Amino acid sequence: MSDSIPSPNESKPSFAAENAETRRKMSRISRRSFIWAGIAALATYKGIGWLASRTEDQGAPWPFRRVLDFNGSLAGDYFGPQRLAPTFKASEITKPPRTNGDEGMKDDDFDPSQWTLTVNNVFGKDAPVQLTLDDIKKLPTATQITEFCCIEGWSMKVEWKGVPMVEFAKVYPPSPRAGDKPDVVGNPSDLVRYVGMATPDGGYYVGLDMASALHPQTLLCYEMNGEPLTIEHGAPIRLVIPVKYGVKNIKRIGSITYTDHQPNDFWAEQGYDWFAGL
Ligand SMILES: Nc1nc2c(c(=O)[nH]1)N[C@H]1C(S)=C(S)[C@@H](COP(=O)(O)O)O[C@H]1N2
Ligand SMILES: [Mo]
Repeated sequence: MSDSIPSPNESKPSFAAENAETRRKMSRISRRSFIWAGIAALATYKGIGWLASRTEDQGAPWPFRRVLDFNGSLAGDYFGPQRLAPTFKASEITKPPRTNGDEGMKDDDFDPSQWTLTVNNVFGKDAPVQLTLDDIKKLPTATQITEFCCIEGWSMKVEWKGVPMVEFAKVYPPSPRAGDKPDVVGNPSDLVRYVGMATPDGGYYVGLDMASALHPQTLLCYEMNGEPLTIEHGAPIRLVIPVKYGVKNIKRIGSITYTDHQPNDFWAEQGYDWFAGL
């Protein structure tokens, strides 16, 4: 049965989507359709009549519940630290890269050299932590060539360099929910559940679940294709999160906030899926 269920990659909406409305709908249903594909596969396998005759378990006939759980654990696997997004060769980099979206980046007077990052709710700190670009560059770095997928239906392969968010969180940790102190690597599920990020002017903002934020390929990025990040791509720091669509890859990060409340998200407020996972 497991081979009837599409892999997370196959559940990606087709890039040939014909119009904006279709794409918008697809983005909203993409995660759900993955679940329904699982149910459909099971229905074909066992027969709808048999399915319908099952007793209820937590409000759903139990085979449905089991498929939901199965998909849930698959998604958990996929977004968990073990499952990496594909990486590519230098020869596969898309040239030139595309630029898209300037919400929260419309202040022409913005000066990256005067920029600082505000980190709210760092464990053990009473006040927000202010960091310079040099502070961030002191942390361990990673370079990776991954595919960047916009919900509008295009993608590009880019080499990104930056500080893995998990390395950042080891030094500037979120609070634990139950334990006395945070254990970012050993016990990430005890951390507060979300990370919010916003541009300095608050004009663009994203919410991330903690597991995706701490995924090993999630970077606070300051170099793109071997060059310092340009203003239009989000200088001095933008987020690179290959397990999410482009919308979550916020450019020009001004603040990072650890929180147990699901953060506001610019595109989720316009009806897109809050999770926006690939
Ligand atoms: N601050 C900010 N970040 C943003 C956006 C935006 O409008 N403002 N658009 C998002 C979207 S929809 C995409 S596809 C990517 C595009 O990144 P790029 O310009 O580096 O290609 O940025 C994301 N990050
Ligand atoms: Mo996008």
